[in-house]
Amino acid sequence: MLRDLTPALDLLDLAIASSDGLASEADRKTAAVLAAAARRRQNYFSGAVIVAIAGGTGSGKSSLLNALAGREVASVSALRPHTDEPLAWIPAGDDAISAMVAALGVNAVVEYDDGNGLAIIDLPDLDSVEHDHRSLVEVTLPLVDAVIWMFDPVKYHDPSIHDEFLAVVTEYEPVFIFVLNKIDLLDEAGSDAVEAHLSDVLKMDGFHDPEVLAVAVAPPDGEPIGIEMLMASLERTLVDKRADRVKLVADILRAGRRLAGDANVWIGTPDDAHDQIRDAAGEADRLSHVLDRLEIGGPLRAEIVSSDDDAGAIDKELRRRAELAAVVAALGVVCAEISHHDRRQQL
Ligand SMILES: Nc1nc2c(ncn2[C@@H]2O[C@H](COP(=O)(O)OP(=O)(O)OP(=O)(O)O)[C@@H](O)[C@H]2O)c(=O)[nH]1
Ligand SMILES: [Mg+2]
Repeated sequence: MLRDLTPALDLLDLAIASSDGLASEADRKTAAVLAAAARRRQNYFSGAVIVAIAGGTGSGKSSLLNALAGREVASVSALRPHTDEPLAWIPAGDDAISAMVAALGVNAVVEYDDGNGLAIIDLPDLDSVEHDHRSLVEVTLPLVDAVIWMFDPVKYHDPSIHDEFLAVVTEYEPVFIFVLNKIDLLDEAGSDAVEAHLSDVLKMDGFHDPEVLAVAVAPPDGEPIGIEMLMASLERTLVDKRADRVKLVADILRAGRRLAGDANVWIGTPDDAHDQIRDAAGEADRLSHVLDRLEIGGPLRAEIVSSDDDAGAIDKELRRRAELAAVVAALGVVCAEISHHDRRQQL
């Protein structure tokens, strides 16, 4: 499991608030834009790799969920359609993913304590007309790290799935994994032919380089085929997510430190700063010298100079400066901890 990023973003928000009047407005704005953009990427917050499984009825979506989970999570049946509600299998205690599945309106949620860091959403089939499954797919896509599209050898070219669902979301190709299931029902030549044809159909949908993984997730007799390939593909998703997050965490920390840098809080504020400033108040040259020595510049300096001999105002400014220093120091610790932990994760 990757670390939750919420504490880092909360601290950055706090640093932005604490630096009002201390740091440059341009840097505060840059930090705020970064924080808001990061919060919109909700999948970043979850420690899990979030995978949705989509496809036609009977293609084997629920069977795949069970295979990846290594246990019977979803009910599987030869009766079609079977899963009529989305089902989520998620790590317990990951608040971000719980909130996300709730926002998606997923009511059937199974939590696990001992899994592999995957969060899987088994979407209902895409061919039922009575449900508005298309809107569910559309809201899900931006929130997940990967989508596995399941096909079976009989209905893999079903135009309703290609035209209505796939052709309109080709911009998500980087996070799509196309899977041809039930290859145990085909001989090798048949499997190669269907794989190649499915790849052509996907190109006609508008995908550039659709790779198809051929698997049998739950053959009635014999062992599953190709699950390791699928896991390897999800592992690459984790590697990408980790790399994105490493950059984001570095950006968050840099944005926070810049605010602290603007206010020169790194050098710390000596305990007698208040006395030094008050002693010099009213004497412009001396005050200026004291502020230089304390490395107090920018808006804070202007504030103190214009506050004249107002002890309350000076205290307030010094306290705010100390707060900003503390928040950014905490941000440094949290970011280091997240990066350290994330670098070591694998599925
Ligand atoms: N031969 C074969 N049958 C499979 C394989 N995987 C799943 N099945 C069977 O296909 C049928 C449908 O599987 P499900 O996992 O319920 O399919 P689903 O996509 O969840 O279907 P809906 O919930 O209706 O959307 C079941 O009878 C499974 O046992 C496979 O690799 N080979
Ligand atoms: Mg199902």
